[in-house]
Amino acid sequence: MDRSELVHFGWDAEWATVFADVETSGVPGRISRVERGESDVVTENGVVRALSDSQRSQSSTAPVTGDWVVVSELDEVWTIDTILPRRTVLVRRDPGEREEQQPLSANVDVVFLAHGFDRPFRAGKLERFLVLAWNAGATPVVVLTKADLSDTEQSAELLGIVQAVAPGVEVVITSIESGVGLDRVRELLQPHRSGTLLGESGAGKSSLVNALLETEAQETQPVRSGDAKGRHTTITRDMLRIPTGGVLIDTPGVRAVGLWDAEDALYQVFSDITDAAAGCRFNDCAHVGEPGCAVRSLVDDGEIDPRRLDRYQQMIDELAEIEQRLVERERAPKGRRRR
Ligand SMILES: Nc1nc2c(ncn2[C@@H]2O[C@H](COP(=O)(O)OP(=O)(O)O)[C@@H](O)[C@H]2O)c(=O)[nH]1
Ligand SMILES: [Mg+2]
Repeated sequence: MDRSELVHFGWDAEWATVFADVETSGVPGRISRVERGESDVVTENGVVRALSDSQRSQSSTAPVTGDWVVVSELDEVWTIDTILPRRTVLVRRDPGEREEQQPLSANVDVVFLAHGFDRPFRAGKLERFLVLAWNAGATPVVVLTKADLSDTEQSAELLGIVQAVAPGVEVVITSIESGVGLDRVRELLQPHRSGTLLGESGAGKSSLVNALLETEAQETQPVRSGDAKGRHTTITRDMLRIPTGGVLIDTPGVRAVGLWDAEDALYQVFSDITDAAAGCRFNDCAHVGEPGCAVRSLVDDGEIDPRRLDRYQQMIDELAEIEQRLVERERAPKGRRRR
């Protein structure tokens, strides 16, 4: 069967194999938007609006933007029958529920972490975004937007700071005014790869998508408009087809970036600290003043920023706290469980 349109959205031989194993009379498709339990699903014959099965059965997984699914039609009503196993999934801790995870998007290859030159840079925020991206199984790329608002010196300075926080991670400097960096973003989405944008509201995510699309598909809004109006212009996670290949998921600005089950990704982001820890006298050294602590001595030598060590330890504590709560919830008498 010809699935050339789906190929643009990331359909490949591996998805075809997975789909072939599903016993169904339905067709494959990819979720481009989720809204109040209904989803837009891109199929070979266009976009259909489908109901999610998870509304009927609370136990099944709710679909997210980027999911590959099987949809079928009965009396002109489309339903999502199956969500194909996710290759990658970007999750954070649910900002409302203390002990739940919230998937943000599925099956993305690259996560673009957007930060604008027009606002103060916060290392802790970038570190959290990096953990989310690596934990998803995707490759993070930092995008420094609005380059036209900074001069060469400022650009170089921020670039240096970012590279210290995110060693080994590619940084792309972009501007929708001058067009710089847009081709590199396009390249990273080829051949038919999937990306998602992550960043604070006003970072320029939707503008970047529009620049790549060369249309005004995504609504954007000046950052300095009255707060009362609410600046979170993008309210759904939309997957958009990039003309030169691949897709990009635009997302609402994220305020809270709680970590969820992300130890390995955390160690990866702070590899400077975890590598140094191998030299500590005690295997379980917490780097809080134990004798023979190799991490502390690097801090004393000025090799590791003490604030970075603080942030690392905070995130370790955060993950340990969730772990502890989950254990307690398991132990609680059944009737008293909160969920
Ligand atoms: N000067 C300049 N402004 C930009 C650039 N990209 C975005 N903006 C502006 O930044 C504001 C927020 O952009 P938007 O795309 O809505 O941010 P989002 O919340 O991350 O989607 C808008 O006023 C945009 O016009 C850029 O490259 N240069
Ligand atoms: Mg937006």
